[in-house]
Amino acid sequence: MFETLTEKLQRVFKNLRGEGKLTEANLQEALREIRLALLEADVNFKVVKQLLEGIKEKSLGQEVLTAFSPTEQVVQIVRDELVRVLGKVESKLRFSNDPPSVFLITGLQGSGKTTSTGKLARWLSHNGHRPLVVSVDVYRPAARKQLSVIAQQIKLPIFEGAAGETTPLELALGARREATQTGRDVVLVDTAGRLHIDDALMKELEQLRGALHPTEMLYVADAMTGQDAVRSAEEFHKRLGITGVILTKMDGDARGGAALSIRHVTGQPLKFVGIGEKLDALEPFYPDRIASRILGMGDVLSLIEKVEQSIDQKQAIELQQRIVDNEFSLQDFRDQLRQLRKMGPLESVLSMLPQIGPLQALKGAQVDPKELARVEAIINSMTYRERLNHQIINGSRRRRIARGSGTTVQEVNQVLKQYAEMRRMFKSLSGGGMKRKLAALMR
Ligand SMILES: Nc1nc2c(ncn2[C@@H]2O[C@H](COP(=O)(O)OP(=O)(O)OP(=O)(O)O)[C@@H](O)[C@H]2O)c(=O)[nH]1
Ligand SMILES: [Mg+2]
Repeated sequence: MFETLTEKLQRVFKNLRGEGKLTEANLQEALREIRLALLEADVNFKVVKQLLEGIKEKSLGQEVLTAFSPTEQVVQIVRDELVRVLGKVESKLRFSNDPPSVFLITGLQGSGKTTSTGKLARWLSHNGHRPLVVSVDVYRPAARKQLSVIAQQIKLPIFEGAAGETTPLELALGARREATQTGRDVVLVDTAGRLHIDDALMKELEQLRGALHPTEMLYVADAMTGQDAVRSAEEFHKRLGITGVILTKMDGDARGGAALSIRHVTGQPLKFVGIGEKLDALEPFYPDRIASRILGMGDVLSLIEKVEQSIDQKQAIELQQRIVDNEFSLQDFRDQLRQLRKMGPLESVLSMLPQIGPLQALKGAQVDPKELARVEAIINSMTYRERLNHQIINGSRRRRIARGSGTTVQEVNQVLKQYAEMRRMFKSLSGGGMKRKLAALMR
């Protein structure tokens, strides 16, 4: 997501860096290019205007801090302004003091409501809740079946409706009753989609809202529809009042226009983003992390969380200790590469890595899965001793390793170099609070 925008902004910053000193003239030129990049990314013009004004005002009024280069300062300002239009702090879901809380999941046809209902239920259950899902899409027989298949996949209960419960309202009320009886604390109501926002849909949703008092009215919008998603969310909010947006299909949206506009245009927060078809492909929306990602500074915190989730805790602590003690070995390096492959779509992991800064060193080692496999083959051809102590790997050992892994000595050298860089980087980061230090890097 955001690839094209990131690429364009990177180019702007690169040009600025080439200039050395920040002058009014080159700043104007940079602002013009940032504006173009945003418009080309399909960002709403009001949002572009707001962003540009903020950036200009701050850049011109900025006293030159000697610790940072002018370009770094501009990047920082752009980041702050992005965070501002994205909504500053992450928005938490609202729950009722008198459970079960009801969340209504609404949106146009095909936007991803049913999938998001499943994803959100899964996310909630991983975060200490006991959700129950129900589909009130009574117009399409397959719709309710779809949700029940999803519920089965995520091993969560679904309310299928008792005899005589046939209208959306009856089904939703039935689900709430069932949740109360079975100690479920959130009811996720997947509603029917429409091609357009029409009166019949509004009536039905108003009725559901009136009877259920949902703490969340979540509007599901398809990021790939760009400004159409923004417009429909705006209209929906005007007519019905929403409490937040789930933006789906961000994985297929290289521009990011909807993500950057929806908060500012509707005044309602973006709460989650869908980043794939699988049921774990949902992330809470963190404005600051997304801003960093857009600017190519990477989203290291999300990456770390992802790593933490997918690796064994004990192993992780041991690894961290070895890093702190500067004992990160080739063996660990290989284990890390394996973890990386396990973590799922490599692109989504890579997109979180900064394109500037010290973590750049990681990138060369992970270009594509084939490259990863090659690196692994090289390390596999080393003896255990060599893996624990890379310093003993001399010329003849390198030749043997190359032969053993079907690669060349140059390629072996390359891997050793990458490993050395990673080790150096870890060394500079370690000595307490890896996560804090990485976070500081992102500032
Ligand atoms: N790539 C990708 N696909 C998604 C995402 N979210 C949903 N989809 C896909 O979008 C399609 C429609 O999703 P549904 O959840 O059925 O949409 P819906 O809003 O419930 O559709 P209706 O009930 O017909 O209005 C499905 O093929 C989903 O797999 C996402 O974040 N990324
Ligand atoms: Mg549906």
